[in-house]
Amino acid sequence: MAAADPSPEFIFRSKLPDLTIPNHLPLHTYCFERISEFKHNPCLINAATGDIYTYGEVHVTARRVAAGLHKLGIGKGDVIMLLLQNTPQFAFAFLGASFACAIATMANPFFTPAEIAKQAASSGAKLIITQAAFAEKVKNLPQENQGILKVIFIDSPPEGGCHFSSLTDEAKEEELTDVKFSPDDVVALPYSSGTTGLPKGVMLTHKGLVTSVAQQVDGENPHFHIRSNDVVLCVLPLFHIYSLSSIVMSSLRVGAAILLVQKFDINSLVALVPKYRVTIATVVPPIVLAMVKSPVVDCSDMSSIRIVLSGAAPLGKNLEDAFRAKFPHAILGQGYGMTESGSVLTMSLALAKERFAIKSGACGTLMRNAEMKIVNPETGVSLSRNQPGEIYVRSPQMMKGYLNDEEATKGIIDGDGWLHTGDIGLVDDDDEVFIVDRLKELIKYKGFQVAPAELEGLLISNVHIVDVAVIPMKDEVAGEAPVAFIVRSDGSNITEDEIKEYISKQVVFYKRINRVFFVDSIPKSPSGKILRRQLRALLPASIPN
Ligand code: 4UU
Repeated sequence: MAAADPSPEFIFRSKLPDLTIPNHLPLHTYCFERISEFKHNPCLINAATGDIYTYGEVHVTARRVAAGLHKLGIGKGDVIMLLLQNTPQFAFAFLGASFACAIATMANPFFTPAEIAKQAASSGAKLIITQAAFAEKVKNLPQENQGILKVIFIDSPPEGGCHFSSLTDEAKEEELTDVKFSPDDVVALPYSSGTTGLPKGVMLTHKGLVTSVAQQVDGENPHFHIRSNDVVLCVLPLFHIYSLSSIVMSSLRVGAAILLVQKFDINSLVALVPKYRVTIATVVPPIVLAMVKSPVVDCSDMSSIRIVLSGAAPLGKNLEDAFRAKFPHAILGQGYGMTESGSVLTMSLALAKERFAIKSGACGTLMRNAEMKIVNPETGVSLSRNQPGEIYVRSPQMMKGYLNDEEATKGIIDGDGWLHTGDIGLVDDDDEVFIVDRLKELIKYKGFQVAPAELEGLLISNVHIVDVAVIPMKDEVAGEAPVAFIVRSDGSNITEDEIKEYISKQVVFYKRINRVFFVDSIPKSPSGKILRRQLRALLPASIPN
């Protein structure tokens, strides 16, 4: 008797043809491959100072940083930590680490000292590059973390401190020694909590990042059409992979100018766009909202913008439509990505060189050289078009794994190499992907990651609290915000405000608890897993969720 047919696999691919990707190259070689064509063109523009660095200058400085790192004894496989706002030195140091075959871990400079210390220790960083404004936060790190050699400041160092120029001035780029390189070497180590638990180091390799950038901007019909005469707004923080990949590395590859902006503020944005004739704005939904709603936009000249890419969090159909009505000259499209997937997974084909018609609310179409499956989370069966399920992806751009955490890696990448995103979505008849829900714990505040497990860990260490669960609550501006369900310990009268204050002292602003709900118990499965969906249903009816 013939064996029964196994259930069919529905594997989706890009609508554009696959590419030949030179992912045997180091990331810096790939990014600067065509530099002779635009050596004298602006590469980095620092909006805070007006300073402009050409491609030639950025290339030389990055090589000097690599030589300077080498002099400090930092080389292949060593980790440096970038604790910087969007500054030219971020790019110099990141690329310098790549030239040196070292690894850059990026942290939010607005983290609290405890959050920074955790990442520094977990990544084994040997050097921190930061700004004077954050000196206090890293003051005690070298003693705490035996591995840390040095702290370098890009602006005025505190007494006895070391300046960035010591890296670049004392070394010549010719002194850069040949390092043995493998495409599977890790080059970037951003932190992400993934589908569950605490933030973990995401090992992104040269091969993975080259693949991701090529998927965006290479080929006859690039999926993301950035040109060498574009001016690309870089207001999203460089420590997040979205900004690093879709803005910086993609722009470097094609020779576009990158306008570095440290902080989003709609008033400065409306001044910067006409001043620098910004042509591409890569943003998150709250910035789209501000561009639609803010009256200052109405009296400013935004006509230079030809492309707007929104990603990192859902952008509603109504807001998309409102944006298109207000900025008819600009093409708006969404991108969907994940740190673990080496950044972008799907992007709107409205942003391609040869554009496709797209639907509002869609997150785009799968990138080239990648595979996607939609899987029923209960049965594990792969689903055909128009049926929502968990999104799985498989592609050379994915992470190598979590640093020193094989178990967590196995929990997210299965034996066949599929990355389980923890997002619920569907692929429609036109290959457009729609995200409809999130299976995983992650909370996204304005696109920033908030890991419930991290807040739950802090809360449970408070003697007034015996059990806790943190879940997202919908928020009109931020998209989502963390709220806590708390079981107080016997006799405790701890208040909502006291709990909020207890957390806000320990975490960066976007992880603050927005609301506290006191309950008698936290619903859990027999294995002890918090039943987060049940809690979501418990949110007061007046608060949409
Ligand atoms: C609904 O958010 C990111 C990366 C985003 C990105 C990268 C390159 C967007 C466009 C681009 O070009 O990474 P993380 O790791 O911070 O968060 C990942 C999670 C996803 O799993 C999903 O739940 O953030 C959510 N997400 C989105 N949700 C990301 N993009 C979207 C989106 N719509 N467009």
